[in-house]
Amino acid sequence: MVSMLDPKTLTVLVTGATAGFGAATARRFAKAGSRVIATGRRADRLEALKKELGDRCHTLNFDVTDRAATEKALGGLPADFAKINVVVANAGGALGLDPAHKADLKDWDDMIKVNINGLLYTVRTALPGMIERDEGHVVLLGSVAGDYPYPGGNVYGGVKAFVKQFALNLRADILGANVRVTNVEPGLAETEFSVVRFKGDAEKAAKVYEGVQAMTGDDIAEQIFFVCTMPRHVNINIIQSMATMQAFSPFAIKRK
Ligand code: NDP
Ligand code: 8X3
Repeated sequence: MVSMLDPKTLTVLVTGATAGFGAATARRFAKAGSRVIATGRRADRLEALKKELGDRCHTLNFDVTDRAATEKALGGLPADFAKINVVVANAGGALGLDPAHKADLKDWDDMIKVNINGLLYTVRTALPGMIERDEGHVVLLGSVAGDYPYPGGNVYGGVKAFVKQFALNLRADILGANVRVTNVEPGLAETEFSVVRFKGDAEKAAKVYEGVQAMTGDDIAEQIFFVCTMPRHVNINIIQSMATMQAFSPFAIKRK
């Protein structure tokens, strides 16, 4: 019988907590008694989350791609929330699904900014405190897209492959510190992900999940909660999941 960590001992920073996985993760930890720092750009949603979760939730309204804003927000936490021991670097997403020769370069730039730069600013800002206190956990939101290519995935697949390799390299760097690193790699999950990918086209986004039971934000939050509450001597390096009705393609062959 494994003795799981008491979630009440956790102070959890969740970036991108205004929707999808982030919102579900903030709720999962707060309801288990953890302190949660929930971030995002949509102030109204943060306010509603704070109202729902109460004193256990502190909200921060900033853009993760803004390095100075990230450092300022995380540097000015009230004492009750300052000793972060779980960072869920979740803010991110995909933009567009066009093949590489047609894709919008601005979408590529923006995906790199949020999924790579934003994630790095979050981790680099929060990591020294966890190393100093010799207690922490960095949870990165990768994706199956970082492992398996698909048409139109191009830069999104590339940034998530970066996230996975960064997670593994972080482990190499901080070996000896009591700080864990996990790359979470979900597949098909219904959130606002596709609405964002298709620039607000809700109809096109809904088609992605048509006729299939996709995973939900709660499904992924439960996985994050599980890896974070495993005993401290256990590091789950990677947790990968897919909807049961999603699998891999055969190699593509273009015949004459
Ligand atoms: P959602 O679009 O539902 O949520 C994304 C969250 O990220 C929102 O809270 C959004 O908040 C926040 N965010 C986006 N850009 C920024 C920014 N520049 N600064 C601060 N916050 C930002 O998507 P998901 O919950 O599905 O995705 C969460 C993560 O999981 C992403 O990294 C995504 O790539 C990954 N993922 C998603 C999968 C899926 O199928 N849904 C599968 C695998 C991985 P706001 O707009 O208020 O700033
Ligand atoms: C999101 C999952 O398969 O749409 O990361 O790329 S997928």
